Amino acid sequence: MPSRPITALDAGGDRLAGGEQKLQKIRGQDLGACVESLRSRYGEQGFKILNHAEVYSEGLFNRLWGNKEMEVQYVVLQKPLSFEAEKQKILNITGKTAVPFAELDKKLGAYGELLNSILEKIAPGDGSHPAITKIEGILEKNEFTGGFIKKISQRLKKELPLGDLEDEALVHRTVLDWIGAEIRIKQPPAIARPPRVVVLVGPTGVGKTTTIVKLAAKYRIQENSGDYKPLVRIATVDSFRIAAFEQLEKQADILGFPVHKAETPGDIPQILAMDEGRLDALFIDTIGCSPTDYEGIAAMRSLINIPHITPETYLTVSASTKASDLRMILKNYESFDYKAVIVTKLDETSRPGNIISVLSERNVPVAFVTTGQKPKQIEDPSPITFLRKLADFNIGREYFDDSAPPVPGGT
Ligand SMILES: Nc1nc2c(ncn2[C@@H]2O[C@H](COP(=O)(O)OP(=O)(O)O)[C@@H](O)[C@H]2O)c(=O)[nH]1
Ligand SMILES: [Mg+2]
Repeated sequence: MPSRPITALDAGGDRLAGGEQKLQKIRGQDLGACVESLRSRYGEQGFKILNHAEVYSEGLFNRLWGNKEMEVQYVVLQKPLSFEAEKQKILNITGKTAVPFAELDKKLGAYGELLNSILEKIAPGDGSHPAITKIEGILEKNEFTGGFIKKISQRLKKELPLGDLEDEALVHRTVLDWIGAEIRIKQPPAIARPPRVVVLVGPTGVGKTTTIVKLAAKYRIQENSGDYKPLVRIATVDSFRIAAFEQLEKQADILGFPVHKAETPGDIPQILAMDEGRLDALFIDTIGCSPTDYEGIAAMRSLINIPHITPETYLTVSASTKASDLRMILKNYESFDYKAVIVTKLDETSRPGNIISVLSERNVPVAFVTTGQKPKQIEDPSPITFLRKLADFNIGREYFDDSAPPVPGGT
């Protein structure tokens, strides 16, 4: 039997849309030759043979001589278009002609440069816009904690459009607003029925004794109305240190406040009862105790424990304490159930980021701020009190004007 080339009897229908399968035929010398041909056209899995049979080869002579060949009936299976076919299809639809790769490369090269310069601005090396990197530097200089800085820079990335990041004054104002909103301020509670009882706790040397006298003086000035002179007393549990008691007496004497020692648990209730209900306020100074001195802490708690009265207890911390120490102090004094802190010695720091960061992290509000050794150097703070101390913010001084609207979130 003379060999003849494989013929596709039904050419043109090998790729059917929509999964429709059209029966096709192919002829060859034998079944093996037909399968081989189908494999080369459609791949191993691209066709399915439905039937095969020996048939007479076409042509009169072939019939006369009885020449036969194999005829295979098959369908082409649905398969994804090749990349080239897909591309061609799209080009057919859009009516465009294909761009040669070399040319495409050239075009991309020009755009590529532009794209890179944009990306470099958005994400140079460490992934930040230069304005964000600059702000991070300023926050670091002001000794904000890593966590706080990260929070601010992530907000900048997320919330500020690229165009706004180019405007330095806007970036600085936005960041100051956000820092201000992190600073919580606590107003002293309204006292329904006197006396007002205030207790200061905190480490040694932060300024508790100085501050208790300041608070008493402030209270008297505030409450002085007309002929009425509020009755204010000061008590201290720090009386066994002679020098400490003398220090307090000396300061309180100048202002005319009587000072009392509280040495046993019944002493404070006794001081409160001295004026037969006429006492307006009692300010209690305490001694700094070591966080591991559990006995000392327990003894002090029993000294300041007053039946039926929950005192206003403030934890006193110095503004220049480093972040890790601040966290420890905030934790160690938790058993005194303080509701806010008094930040002392704000005048001694030009980098208040640490205290702002940790108080924000622990969600602790500030009730008062002290700014020097003199009795008047105590303030009802606002977020601005802290923001004003920050270095390197390139912003008009009017931002820090106290008469400006309060910073959102700082209540
Ligand atoms: N610069 C400055 N010094 C302060 C301030 N408050 C207290 N001091 C000083 O800090 C030192 C310790 O204060 P003191 O009241 O004895 O601290 P205490 O051990 O907590 O009672 C004293 O020299 C105070 O004059 C303040 O706001 N600013
Ligand atoms: Mg003291």
